[in-house]
Amino acid sequence: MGSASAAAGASASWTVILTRAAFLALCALAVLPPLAQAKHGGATRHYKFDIKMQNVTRLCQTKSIVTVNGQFPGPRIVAREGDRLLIKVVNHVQYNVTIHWHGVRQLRSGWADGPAYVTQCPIQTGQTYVYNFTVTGQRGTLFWHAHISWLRATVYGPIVILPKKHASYPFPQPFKEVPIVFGEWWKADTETIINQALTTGGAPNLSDAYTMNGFPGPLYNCSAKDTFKLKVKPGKTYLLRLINAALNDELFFSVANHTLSIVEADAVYVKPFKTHTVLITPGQTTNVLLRAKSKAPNATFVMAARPYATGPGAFDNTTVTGFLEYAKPSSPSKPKASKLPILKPTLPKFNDTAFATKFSLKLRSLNTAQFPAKVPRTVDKKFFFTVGLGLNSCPKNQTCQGPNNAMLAASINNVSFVLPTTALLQAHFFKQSKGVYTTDFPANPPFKFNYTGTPLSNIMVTSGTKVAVLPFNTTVELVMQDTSIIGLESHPLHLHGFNFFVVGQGFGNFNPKKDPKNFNLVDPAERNTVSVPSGGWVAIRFLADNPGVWFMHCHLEVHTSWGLKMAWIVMDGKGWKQKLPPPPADLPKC
Ligand SMILES: [Cu+2]
Repeated sequence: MGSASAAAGASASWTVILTRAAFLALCALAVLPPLAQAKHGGATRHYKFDIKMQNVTRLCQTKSIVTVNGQFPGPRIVAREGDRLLIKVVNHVQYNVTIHWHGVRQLRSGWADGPAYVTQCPIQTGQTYVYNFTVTGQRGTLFWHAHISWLRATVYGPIVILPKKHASYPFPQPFKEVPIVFGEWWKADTETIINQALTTGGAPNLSDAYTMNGFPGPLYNCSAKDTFKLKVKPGKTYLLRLINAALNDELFFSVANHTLSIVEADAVYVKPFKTHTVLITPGQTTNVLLRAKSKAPNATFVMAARPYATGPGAFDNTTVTGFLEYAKPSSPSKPKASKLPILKPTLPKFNDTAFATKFSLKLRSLNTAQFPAKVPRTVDKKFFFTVGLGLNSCPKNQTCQGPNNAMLAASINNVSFVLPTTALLQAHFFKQSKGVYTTDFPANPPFKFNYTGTPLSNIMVTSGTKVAVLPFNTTVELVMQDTSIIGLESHPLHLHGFNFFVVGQGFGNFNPKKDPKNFNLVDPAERNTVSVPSGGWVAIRFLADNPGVWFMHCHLEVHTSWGLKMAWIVMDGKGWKQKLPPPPADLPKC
């Protein structure tokens, strides 16, 4: 294999923060783990995730963070399409933990999906759970992250899905492959931050930095040594596996004086196109080809990311940077990289919605005979969801820090989702929904209004644990509409258990008579996370062919915390291959 080892990014700075043992573990993980041949043709790959605390220093401050195996970012999962993964997670920390395999379709393996209180009860301190699933019909980059409270702030890592053996990419074979994972760093403890925010009703404190493979880079105080460096050879092509694991910010990414060619999004091949800047929301992954210049230039090139921000609230407006450096093996007296001129990229303005729109419209499925876009042509069930912010009333005898002494909230169709205390999937499977959830999630908003116009006078949300039920193999069309309540904002909505096709998008209020005429049913982008445009709407279609309970939520973690989430129940079909198997014996208990 080798090509996915991605050692190109390993620079001296890695060793600065990693213990020698951790560094060796990291190297070991860069190759495919030992495997056993399985009946289904793919291999079975074993990983062990020890959830443990680790002291990590960033921005001149050391803090104890939750990690997998002491690594930050966490270890890389590497598999081929068709492989089965067995990942044993052992919880050694004081927090309840779950891990989500973001974007993995989890066909009939919903018990391994991971969102806490949706598909499983959390793994408690001292407990173990083996996530068991097969990667089917996907190839590219995804990622894994904790899926409980805000633990994913530090608990995340790449999932690299290589093509089947002897299968090639539908683009030139890269010389090397390098994951670039964006994260968000707080000096303070993130669990304290979100718990305080949810108690006071105010917005949580902003992050102090963004990170690239764990490093904030030299634009932050006390951070120059913590810089990610990508060393490249002239004339070679590199596959950058971009992952936005930040909590609350969509990001623009650009490399000075280099063009990027987008070849894949959310583990689906796309029609390649060139761009100077990539827009990537939390929850999205994108593979891009970077072709190094044929002759090593006498310069260091900055790779930079900073937010695309549209909302009414404050945001972390800082910039993470790393360096793209050319190797010059032939000249021993080469000048030190730090002496070379440093070239910086130009990134779009923070609120450049025009760029965001243009970029998302360029994303098209590859749609070849080998990789067809199986867009549902007919629709069995239509849903129209408003997504946005709102308010909850302040508890009596308390003062709250949201607007009008209320608590900030968020909702879908004005339902602010409340997680149950037992897992939805268990309640569904064992037919014990009573007291856990109701099946009356509204298919439409409770009343019509000018969604993107002058806000309503009453902006209070309702709360509940409501789900929408879909018979097996239902074709669904879902229009998601941003609202102006508290403020227009782009919301990256993520659906578990499925890929969907982004058949349309627009600004203002969705027009059910006119807008569907312009839907792209030929080669729309197929993904698991899409932005509802700020002040606009997006239409998606998917086939509900995966029985289980599937979470759907904004991937801006603060909005999820406020209730911008819901769940779909997809019923079993008639055939035995259309039914969800019973839970594994080690499924955690609440
Ligand atoms: Cu949101």
